[in-house]
Amino acid sequence: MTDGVRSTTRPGQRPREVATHCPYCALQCGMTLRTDGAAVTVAPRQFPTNRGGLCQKGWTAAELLDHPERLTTPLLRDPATGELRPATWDAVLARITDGVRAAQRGHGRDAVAVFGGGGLTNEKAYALGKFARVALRTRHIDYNGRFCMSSAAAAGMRAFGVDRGLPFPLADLGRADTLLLVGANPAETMPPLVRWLTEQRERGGKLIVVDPRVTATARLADLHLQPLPGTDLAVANALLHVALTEGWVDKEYVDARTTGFEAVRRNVAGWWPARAEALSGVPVADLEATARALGTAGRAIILTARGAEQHAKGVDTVTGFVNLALALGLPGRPGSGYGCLTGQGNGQGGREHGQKADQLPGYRKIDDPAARAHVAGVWGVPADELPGPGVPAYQLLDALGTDGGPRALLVFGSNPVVSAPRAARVESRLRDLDLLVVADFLLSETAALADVVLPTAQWAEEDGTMTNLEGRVLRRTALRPPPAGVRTDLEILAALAERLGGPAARQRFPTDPATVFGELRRASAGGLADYAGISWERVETSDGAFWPCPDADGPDSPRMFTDRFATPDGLARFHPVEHRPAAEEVCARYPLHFTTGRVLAQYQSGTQTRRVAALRRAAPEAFVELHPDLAHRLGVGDGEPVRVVSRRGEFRAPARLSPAIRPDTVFAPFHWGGAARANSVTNDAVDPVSGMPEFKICAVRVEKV
Ligand SMILES: Nc1nc2c(c(=O)[nH]1)N[C@H]1C(S)=C(S)[C@@H](COP(=O)(O)OP(=O)(O)OC[C@H]3O[C@@H](n4cnc5c(=O)[nH]c(N)nc54)[C@H](O)[C@@H]3O)O[C@H]1N2
Ligand SMILES: Nc1nc2c(c(=O)[nH]1)N[C@H]1C(S)=C(S)[C@@H](COP(=O)(O)OP(=O)(O)OC[C@H]3O[C@@H](n4cnc5c(=O)[nH]c(N)nc54)[C@H](O)[C@@H]3O)O[C@H]1N2
Ligand code: SF4
Ligand SMILES: [Mo]
Repeated sequence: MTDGVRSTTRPGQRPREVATHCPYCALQCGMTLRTDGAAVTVAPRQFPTNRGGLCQKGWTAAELLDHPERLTTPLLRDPATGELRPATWDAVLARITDGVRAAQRGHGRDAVAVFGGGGLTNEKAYALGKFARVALRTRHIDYNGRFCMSSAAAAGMRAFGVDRGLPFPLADLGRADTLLLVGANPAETMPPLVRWLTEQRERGGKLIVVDPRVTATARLADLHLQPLPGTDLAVANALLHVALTEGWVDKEYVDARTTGFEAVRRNVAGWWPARAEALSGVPVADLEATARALGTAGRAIILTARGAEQHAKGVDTVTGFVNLALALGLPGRPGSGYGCLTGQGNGQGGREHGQKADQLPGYRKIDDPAARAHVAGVWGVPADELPGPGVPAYQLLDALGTDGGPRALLVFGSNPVVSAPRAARVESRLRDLDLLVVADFLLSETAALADVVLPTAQWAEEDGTMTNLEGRVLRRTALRPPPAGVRTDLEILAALAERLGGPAARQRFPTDPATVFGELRRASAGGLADYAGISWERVETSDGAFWPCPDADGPDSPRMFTDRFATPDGLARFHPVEHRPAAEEVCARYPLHFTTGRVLAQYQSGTQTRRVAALRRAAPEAFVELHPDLAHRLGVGDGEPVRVVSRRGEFRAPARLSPAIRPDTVFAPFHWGGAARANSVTNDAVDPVSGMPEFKICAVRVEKV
């Protein structure tokens, strides 16, 4: 293998080589990082998820380590000029402490809020949750995983009693006779995963993709269903309807392992395929073929991702596919099941250790007295001092700076100015804060608004653990220390805790990741996501360990649900779910459906990947994908700038004409800010159960500029 792109150099370090993982998505591809004492190079490494593959983002990840725009000194907004100026750590920590105290004195403890991220290591996610509850004693903490995993998580919780994205190893995908991908485009979002799809088809398996666009993934499929965005739930119910009529439902499994089927059976009885076709545009014959492929397969797997989940009915939509999987007897059967493709690097671990508004470590509920007592015991604080549940991410952002809302916000690992729905509103809320603090290693659009910017370490500069899309806990290993002047997130939290609460408070926030992980294991012990048996050493020298793993000498859990589900009676739960329209429907003024997503060479809000030269060349700017027939009607040519307008705002980008999209639907990636920000138009309607915003559908019009 050749080496990846070299970073620019930072001389004076010792030559070294470490086995670690990519900083970006949940596949957590294995990589080897080397430094000759100056430059850093990336090479792919064999790991069960990537089997030696990397995508372009992974190959080029080291370029940011010594990037000219890397933040290496704290920044403080100068009240006189309004500009961000370099400052000492002492000055910025004092500014934060004063701001936090002033907000809490004037408006109570909940006047300070924390916003985390699914890219943070397990240790940082855990420390951040503890910092909010113990050092700030605020109920207001939530994170960007709310925009990502929350609908699948809520659906998994209510059906299986636990939420682990894939309850089986990724390798199972290669062995499925039928694999159904709903709203997932792994060929762009997790390219090395395509190996498993190739293996699956080489073994004679059938791949079916549900996506309103003919994506790179859909091109691999034996069958592509191209629904109108927001109609997956109708499709799911119709598939179960066909399975019932054709006798493919596994009655023995349903009787032995589930409860609640009768209500679902009655409900889907009314979901004739023709009814789903009328809503979704997916032909009856394709619905029947899909149901047959699933219902008659020896091994079948159903996976959902953001296309199905990022809707105001995302929880019910996922539940529709979970119902189908349960009725066919898939979950827990070898090589079969339902799963969700987790997105961010630590999207799974990030949702287990207490960054969620309603949650304590170990995936415990913050309003459960037993959970509070256990975690308070580990933290050495009285249980009644722990705050109660806060509010989900969008609700939190929407309340910032308003009457009764938080006055100060600390952001670690997210860039909501670009990535939140109805982003102009969120931006204005952030501007109304008395204090905005952002920890980042680059000046993201959100950091650019901050009063204080804290330069933090990058992935190659600190140890830690991550939990990948399979629930596999793995080790990230530091290659070299952070540059002078930069602190790790753990060090920042410890310094703030000390300023706010003195040396005793400082004691509660260790800065050594292995020590934090040890505490996290104790806090998680006995919880749903039990890490107690996963030692630092256990994951250092192996391919990682799957939670739950309660016992240091006991096995981990690559496959869940083989005998029982995580519900009190061990049975999975069916829930009848009904299709409903999107929160915003098309009309004469806004006649087109707008949906959003990703391209291979850019990551998320783009803070990182827009600064990598090779990725910028591969995907230099935003675009608006339009069907040629629609473009013709609008009088727009390929590459011409267009304006996309919704009730909430507008953005501009060049048109990209493509027959791969439905003529009634327009698509744009959300990786860019400024005038090309797709989230200027997206809808802030959220799912009532999960709080997930409806990123995947709203009503727009497209105008030639
Ligand atoms: N290159 C790249 N890779 C990434 C990321 C990235 O930003 N860039 N981010 C990571 C993260 S955090 C995540 S969450 C994952 C996301 O991974 P994916 O879920 O695969 O990514 P998306 O592009 O958001 O959405 C997938 C597909 O949903 C389709 N879609 C839109 N609306 C609908 C609908 O109503 N129904 C259906 N069935 N499909 C619909 C879109 O056309 C798109 O092709 O990717 C991870 N990997
Ligand atoms: N329209 C639309 N909007 C979407 C989506 C969509 O499909 N469509 N998808 C949503 C989804 S699934 C997601 S996950 C969100 C993601 O959107 P964001 O939450 O904005 O995620 P990132 O762009 O990864 O932002 C991470 C920021 O933290 C910094 N960072 C990275 N690692 C660390 C660290 O260890 N410590 C600290 N302190 N900082 C760090 C990075 O430099 C970057 O600025 O976007 C959501 N927004
Ligand atoms: S697929 Fe994900 S983890 Fe693998 S190299 Fe690409 S971004 Fe990194
Ligand atoms: Mo995500």
